[in-house]
Amino acid sequence: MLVLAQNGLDEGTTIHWHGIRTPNAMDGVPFLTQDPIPVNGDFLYEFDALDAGTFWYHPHQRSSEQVRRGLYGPLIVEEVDPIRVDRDLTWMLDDWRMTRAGQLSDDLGNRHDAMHGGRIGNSVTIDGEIPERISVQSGESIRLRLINAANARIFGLDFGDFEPVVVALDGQPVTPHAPDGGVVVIGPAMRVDLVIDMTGKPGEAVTVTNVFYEGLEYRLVDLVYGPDRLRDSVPDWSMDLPPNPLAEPDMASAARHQIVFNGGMMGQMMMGGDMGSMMDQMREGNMWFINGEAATGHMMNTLLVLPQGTSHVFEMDNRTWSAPTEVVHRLG
Ligand SMILES: [Cu+2]
Repeated sequence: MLVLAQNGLDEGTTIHWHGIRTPNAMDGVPFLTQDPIPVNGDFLYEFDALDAGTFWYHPHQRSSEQVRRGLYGPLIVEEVDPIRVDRDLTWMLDDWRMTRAGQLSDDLGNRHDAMHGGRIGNSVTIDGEIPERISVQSGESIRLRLINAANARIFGLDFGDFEPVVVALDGQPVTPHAPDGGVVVIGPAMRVDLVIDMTGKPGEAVTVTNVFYEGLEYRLVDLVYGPDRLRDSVPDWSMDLPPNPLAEPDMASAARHQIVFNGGMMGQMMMGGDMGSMMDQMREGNMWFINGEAATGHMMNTLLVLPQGTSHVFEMDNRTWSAPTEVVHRLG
């Protein structure tokens, strides 16, 4: 893939290829893998797309503003041998904090959001629009690629009478399976590929609901059947995606590492033994910690050095999140 990025913003930027395996120099992380592309400057991104799947791209420079203003897009790498569906749809989900005047609220990157659970908005969009209805056809089989571009909103999608089958997660194929409890959960930046058979009759409608926040469930969109029928029975062929060329980890020799995430205003009670040091750092304005250490400026100290060709297991423990009371409070 070759992309010439030309920066027409009035500040520096980069492009990060979320989930794509790139050479480090192409990963778009400012101050770590490249300098920000200057105003009116350009940068040539060049890498092979090794894996087929659903990915996305966005700036990694001041992303709390640049991404939040909508500077991103889906990046689909097609399989050489794709699964057979009638339609391949992508829903780029996002969440915007709008003012009563219908403008994007300009409190971007504010301290309150940064210290709490991130920026939760009040207007959810699919591909940049608040959708009312999407037309489907009876008997149709749809591959639905979900990408969550929101800063903090988590989606837990209930597809009503449909039985969505998860075929890929974060761009990588998985054994096709029903989502846990029938609800498709997708956190910020995540991707889920579904295959959904439209088993209803012409003229019917099904509501897709976000049920993630208890007491705050809302209708995302209606899927409405057109008058025609495409097929009488659901496909009986395999929906297994071909595997990507990923290295197999050697579990027998793998080293284990514990990664503990701490911090934020909602996680102060869960700091454990390091609490004193973290509270000192919080007084200096550092809010988030990995194994007790916060980033200063753009950088963190090196956490782990991993020799190439070795296998590792990361046990990640998120202690920043007690209960979504803050979200309930803000939206309620
Ligand atoms: Cu990303």
